[in-house]
Amino acid sequence: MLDLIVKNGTLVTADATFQADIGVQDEKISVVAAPGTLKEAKRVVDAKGKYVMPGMIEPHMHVAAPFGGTIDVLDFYSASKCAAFGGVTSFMDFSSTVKGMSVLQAVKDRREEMSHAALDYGVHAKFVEANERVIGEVKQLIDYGVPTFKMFTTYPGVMIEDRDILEVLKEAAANGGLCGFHAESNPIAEFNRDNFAREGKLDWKYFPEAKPNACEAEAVQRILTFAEYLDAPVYFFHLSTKESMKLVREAKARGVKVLAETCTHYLTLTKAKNDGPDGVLYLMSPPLRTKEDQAALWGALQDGTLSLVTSDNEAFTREQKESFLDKDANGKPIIDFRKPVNGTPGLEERFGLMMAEGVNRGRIGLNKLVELCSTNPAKVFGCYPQKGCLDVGSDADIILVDPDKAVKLTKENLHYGLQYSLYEDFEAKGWPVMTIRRGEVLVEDGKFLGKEGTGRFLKRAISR
Ligand code: DUC
Ligand code: ZN
Ligand code: ZN
Repeated sequence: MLDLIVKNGTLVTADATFQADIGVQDEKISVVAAPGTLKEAKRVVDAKGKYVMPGMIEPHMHVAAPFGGTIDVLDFYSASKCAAFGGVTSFMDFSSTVKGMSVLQAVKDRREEMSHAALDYGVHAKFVEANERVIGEVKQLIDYGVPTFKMFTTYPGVMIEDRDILEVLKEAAANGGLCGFHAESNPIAEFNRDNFAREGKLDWKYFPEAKPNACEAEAVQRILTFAEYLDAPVYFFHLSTKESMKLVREAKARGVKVLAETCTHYLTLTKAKNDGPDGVLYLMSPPLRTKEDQAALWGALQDGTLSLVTSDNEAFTREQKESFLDKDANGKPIIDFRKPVNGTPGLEERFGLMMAEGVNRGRIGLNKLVELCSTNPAKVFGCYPQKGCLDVGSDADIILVDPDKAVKLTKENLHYGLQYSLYEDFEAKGWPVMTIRRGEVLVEDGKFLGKEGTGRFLKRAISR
């Protein structure tokens, strides 16, 4: 007997929409059949009137990640809950590598921390330096199931030298790895930060100006030059500008092996959010941009310049962000964009935002949403077709979406326990009402049923 049948639903994958029933056995999709043909199972879920999609994959988030002298509010179990309510069934985070440390050990440490998750999880390896020892670990990491790396071109402490980037790129390319980048020009960011401070321009609203479009473009251009020179594949995390879209589009046309993502906040918010006292809540790097940039990002999703939409989730309380500020003689905090930790929640909101601003507005269709948030994350980060599709043999990671359910992205409707939502004004029509991970129901009737430690490490490999 099957373990589970999901019947009468409308299946939505990256490339098709059709009526079918799904049968699940031993955590996998064992059969996809004509409606009404699957009869017996331990549990039958009626998905009549619902969309049935592969579970969303979040490949870019920061949870339980010390940053800027503090640590975000989630752990991997509470993050599993937020994610599952947002239709996510697998997620990936980064090793907390520091200089002098074995990258493989940092990955193993992170794997251990992530083992509290109720979702399946992967780890990206962060490289902060290159030397003989670290370069020797590249192949070991790939063999261990961690073929995806991250490097920062800014943030002294984690930032890696250009010369070292070349070494990691070359070794990764030779062994089937993919290097991803947080691409911002450290010189431009530091130059502006210090000059703005001298001029007394420290309000929240100056933050985007201090990290202007050129700050991103310079680093993107540099990494593309390295990639082209070495014929090495590269990935860009969180691109936010129209200039980057042009650079990536042109590089792809020249045959450079480049893939890139943007994040939900760049697609839905603009830097106007940094005006006023709540501006502190909207500090993330890269910063929010203009409507023109936003239009370029949607265009780039539509024409394939961008392959993924992620959240870059890192959730802090308002108090945490403000705790970094100095106080004046009356004890009032002195606004200073240089001080608060950067980062915003988004793990739970991604599906709703892509519905509200993408599907509901006709910018993308449902198949494209699945492609951007599930299938391409699995393909790019090396866990397809185990994840990211509804094929026979794939893990039974399935979400049911009620097309008529409208949900506002208010703090009360989200599960972070934060006293704010960045998306109070957004309402999604179409909402995940059931989340299933490897055949186990994690969310049903508004309740989280997932158990701590039931997630499994994803051993990944990139196919060429
Ligand atoms: N940017 C952020 O805003 N937060 C987390 C890390 C990052 O790159
Ligand atoms: Zn980043
Ligand atoms: Zn990030």
